[in-house]
Amino acid sequence: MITLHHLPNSRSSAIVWLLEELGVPYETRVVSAIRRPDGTGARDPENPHPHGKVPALTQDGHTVFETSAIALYLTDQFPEAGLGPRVGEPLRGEYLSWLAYRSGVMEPAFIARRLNINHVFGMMGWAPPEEVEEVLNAHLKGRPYFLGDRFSAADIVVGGGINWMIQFKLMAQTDVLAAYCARITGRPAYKASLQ
Ligand SMILES: N[C@@H](CCC(=O)N[C@@H](CS)C(=O)NCC(=O)O)C(=O)O
Repeated sequence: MITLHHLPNSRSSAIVWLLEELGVPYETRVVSAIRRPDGTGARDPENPHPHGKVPALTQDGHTVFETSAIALYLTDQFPEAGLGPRVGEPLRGEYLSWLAYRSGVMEPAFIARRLNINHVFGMMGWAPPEEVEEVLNAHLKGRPYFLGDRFSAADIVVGGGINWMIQFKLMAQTDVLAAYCARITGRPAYKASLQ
């Protein structure tokens, strides 16, 4: 059985959405708490994530953590759902690149801007937030999904992040991104995941 250690309205919601898209059996275990930025909250001792964060997924006694790793783990395990190109498929490399982009490029850029950090981005391995906005808008202009015509877990991991960051004003709303977010959040599995 797949068990998702989850907290509603958090990064683990993306994995609920993915599991709904995959249509596979799973259970959610809502953690008792996580640490909050204002110093409140606490780690749930039952949460197997090494940092007490969500999401964490357990299956057959093994734990998978980090949203992008969980997405890859699940789409590789259930390839028949077609939510991630398999090893050897032409779009595989692009798929992996976008999965890594969420926590490696997009989040640092927008969180740095929110925190007024303006260091030399190149040295830090991050990218300037305005450039990330340009890249995302240019990529999604004229493409329905990150991998072109094909919806994939990259649209859940990165697209779900775009949707969230626009709502919380971490990144700018544009016509391209608004249309994209409407497209991905119109999916039945997204709506099911909200319940
Ligand atoms: N890079 C991680 C980030 C996970 C993360 O920070 N989750 C937040 C909730 S959205 C959390 O659990 N925070 C509690 C803490 O940091 O202790 C991922 O993508 O899975």
